[in-house]
This record gives sequence, structure tokens and C-alpha cells, in this order.
Amino acid sequence: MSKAPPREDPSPTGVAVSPEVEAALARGGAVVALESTIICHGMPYPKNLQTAMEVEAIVRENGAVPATIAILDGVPHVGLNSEQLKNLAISGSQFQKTARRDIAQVVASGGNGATTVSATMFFAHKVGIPIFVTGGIGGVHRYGEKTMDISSDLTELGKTPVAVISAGVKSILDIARTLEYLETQGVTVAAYRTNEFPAFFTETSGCKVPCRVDSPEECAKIIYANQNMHLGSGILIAVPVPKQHAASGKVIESAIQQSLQEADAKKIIGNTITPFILDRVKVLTGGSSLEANIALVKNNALTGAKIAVALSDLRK
Ligand code: PSU
Ligand code: MN
Repeated sequence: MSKAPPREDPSPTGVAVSPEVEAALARGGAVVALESTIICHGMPYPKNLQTAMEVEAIVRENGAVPATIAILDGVPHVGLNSEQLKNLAISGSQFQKTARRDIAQVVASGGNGATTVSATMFFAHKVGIPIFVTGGIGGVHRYGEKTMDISSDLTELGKTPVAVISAGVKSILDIARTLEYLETQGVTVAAYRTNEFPAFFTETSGCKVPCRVDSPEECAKIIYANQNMHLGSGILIAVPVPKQHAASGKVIESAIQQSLQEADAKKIIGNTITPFILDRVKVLTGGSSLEANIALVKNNALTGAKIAVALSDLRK
């Protein structure tokens, strides 16, 4: 029986790591993982490509190597070249939204997958990248106590030692229950230069977090301690949207309420609910939510790169 040759030459882990990322990891340099669902399902073309390229540039300018993660023709890739990144952005929702549960199916069918936070964390950890920057993570949905719609991002944070830098979670979710669930999963939740968990578009959520961090070095020390003790669980570092880019809480909240009602009326459930609501909120806020989204992702990239450099220095 002859075996089909692999499409690329993935490493023994079954993951194709770009030469630049491979070299950085080998020398213990700073690397920042980036997800692809935000590119394919979170933003329209060409803003998605422009943002993805700017985010990679910010990571580089701050001394780290960016590693965007996606599944291309059935092969998980860590670190994309500019052609691959462009193809991803143009293809958009033709790339399957791929959370942990979808990985095996996308690989087995030789498909193209845009990795969510859970799948991106999985691959980042597999190749030894401890830091991952995104916009917002998934969480416990509103009425999650009835629907049990809880993002696999939260269970992934419970079992994968990667630090995720995000602007908190959107108030399309139940933020208080999301924090409860993260506590149950043993996830360290730290808020950056604030005592409150941010709500993505806005700096505040009304929910306090037990851990406050004020510098990249402080974040790096926590990640280092987590690694040295082999806790095995992840860390969520919540960086509030910069003040000048924060959207009006009232406008966002009314757009969210309307979107949730529309989703309910259209009986949208499962993994299409998050992209549906994100898109409706964007339309209902006349695009201002998209601008805030782009600004906060860039800010997270800046902070994440600094943390990655500080961690790499600690390990030397
Ligand atoms: N929240 C956002 N923007 C996003 C996502 C979440 O503000 O793009 C994406 C991320 O990829 C996240 C995923 O991992 O949605 C969560 O999807 P779900 O709620 O179906 O678990
Ligand atoms: Mn879900």
C-alpha cells in the first residue's frame, strides 16, 4: 500500500513551521502567535489584510517574530508568508472556522481552516510559543446557563499553558459568568494597568479581577512562574482598548441587544452565532465598532510583543 506524499514537509509534530519562526524558537527569541479566525470571519477584505499586516509589523518593530496560524490544504501552518496571508484574507469565510473540535476533520479532509483562539493556542503550544495576541476571546454566552453555549476558548485556557493577550471579552457575552468559568478552569486572569476586566469596545465591565499587572516585565514574570511550576493552565492578560478608541458603551449595548434579538428570531445557534453578532454590531454601529476593533488589536500586538521580549530575556 503506497502512502500519499505530504503536500509540504511538516515537522515531526505534523505542523509546518516557517523558517523565520523556527529560527527564532531555536535561539530562544521572542515569538508572538496570532490567530486567523479574526482575519477570515471577523473583518471584511481588504481591512482584514491591512490589519493582519500592520499587526505583524507592530510585533516586529517591538522585537518579536509574528507567527500567524492557520490550516492550509490540511497542513497546520505556524508563521505565514505574505502570499499565504493574502490568500487567507481574500478567501475569508471560505476558510472553515476551526476550533479545537474541528482540527482533526479539517486536517483529514485536506481543508483550509481559520483557527480560533482554542485551536491557535493548541498549535502555539505544540511548537513552543507561549504568547498569543488576539482581539477578543470567546466566553460564556448570555443565557449560557440554559443553552450551555460556552466557547472552547475557555476550556483551552484551562488546559494549555499559553498566555493570551486580549481586550477582554465582548459584552455580547455574559462577562461575569465568563470570569466565573475561567476561575473554575484555573486560569490566571490579569488586567493590564487596571483593576477591572475590560469589555472589548469599552475599558470597563463592572467586573473586578483579582490580579493587576502594570508592565510587560510583570506579565513575563507570571508567565515564567506558570511555566516553571508546570501548572499546565493558561493565562489571560486583558488589555483595555486605548481611551481615544473606546466606542460609546450605550451605542454598542443597544446594537448588541438588537443583534441578539435578531439571532434569536433567526434561530442562529452554534459556532455561527459569534460571527453573526459581530457582523450585525458592525453594521448597526455604522462601522465604528470595526475601527475600535482594529485599534485594540494593534494595541494588544504592541503589549504582547513587549511581554514576549521580556519573557525571552528572563529565560536567558
Ligand atoms: N470575539 C471577538 N472577535 C473574534 C472572535 C471572538 O471579539 O474574532 C473569534 C475568535 O477566533 C474566538 C472565536 O476564538 O470567535 C470564538 O468563537 P465561539 O464563540 O464560537 O467559540
Ligand atoms: Mn459556541
